[in-house]
Amino acid sequence: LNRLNLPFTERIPYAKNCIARELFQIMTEKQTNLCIAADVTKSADLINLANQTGPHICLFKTHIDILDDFHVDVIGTLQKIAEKHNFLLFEDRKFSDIGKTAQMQYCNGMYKIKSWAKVITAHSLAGAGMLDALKQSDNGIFLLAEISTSGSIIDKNYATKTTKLASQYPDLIAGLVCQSPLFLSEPGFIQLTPGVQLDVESDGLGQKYNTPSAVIEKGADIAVVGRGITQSSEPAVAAEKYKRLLWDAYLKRVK
Ligand code: BMP
Repeated sequence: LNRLNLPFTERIPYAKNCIARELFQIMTEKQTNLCIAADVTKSADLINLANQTGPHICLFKTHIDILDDFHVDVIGTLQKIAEKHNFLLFEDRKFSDIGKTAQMQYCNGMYKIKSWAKVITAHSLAGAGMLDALKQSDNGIFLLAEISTSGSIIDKNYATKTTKLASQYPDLIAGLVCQSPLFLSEPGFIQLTPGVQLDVESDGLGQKYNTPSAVIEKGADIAVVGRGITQSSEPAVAAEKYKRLLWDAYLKRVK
């Protein structure tokens, strides 16, 4: 069984996590496996991006703590747009602390991530206890097994151990954040791959980019595109272009 050749709909029965199942559905219905990294620092820009790219994405990925002007109303607005365009809100918090602390970061503070982001990211380095602390019946975690930067100190052993940890939490883990097909024989997990942009190879701060077709060939089920869209003069046009390239590459892969 190799997930790379299976269409998303055929992978639904293997997915134990509710968010993974929902994502397979949304991707199939909207014919998109594009996640936008909405990394902007003003609420108005964040909302504009959601409105403009909404029809073309399955996931709207935020770093909510980079907003200069955060107010809870932003969340309500994003939720309405997400409902209208059928995508999920995804806070890329990369939880990494001891379980108790991660739990408070998830549930409390100014951002109350648990109340609105059904999809979150976590590092695996703290181990199983932290995953227990983030467990909810209706959320999904993407566990970071590899990172897209040059000079990362994550090695093969760490990536393998992370994949093993994910396998022990199939009901909680929606998938892995990685650059290569680490879990070919587990079609219920989703490979999420950031570091995607056309025409640019790096950003001068360690980020490495690959093209849409290259990441899909390397196992990405969902690709994350940030500045390739956010820095375009027409984000909606750019999002549609990335959507098309990614979806065509996916169709070619499963054929
Ligand atoms: P950009 O396409 O503008 O480089 O943005 C990439 C986004 O994906 C950022 O939000 C970053 O935090 C995230 N990311 C990444 O770039 N590489 C990883 O390995 C994991 C990430 O979450």
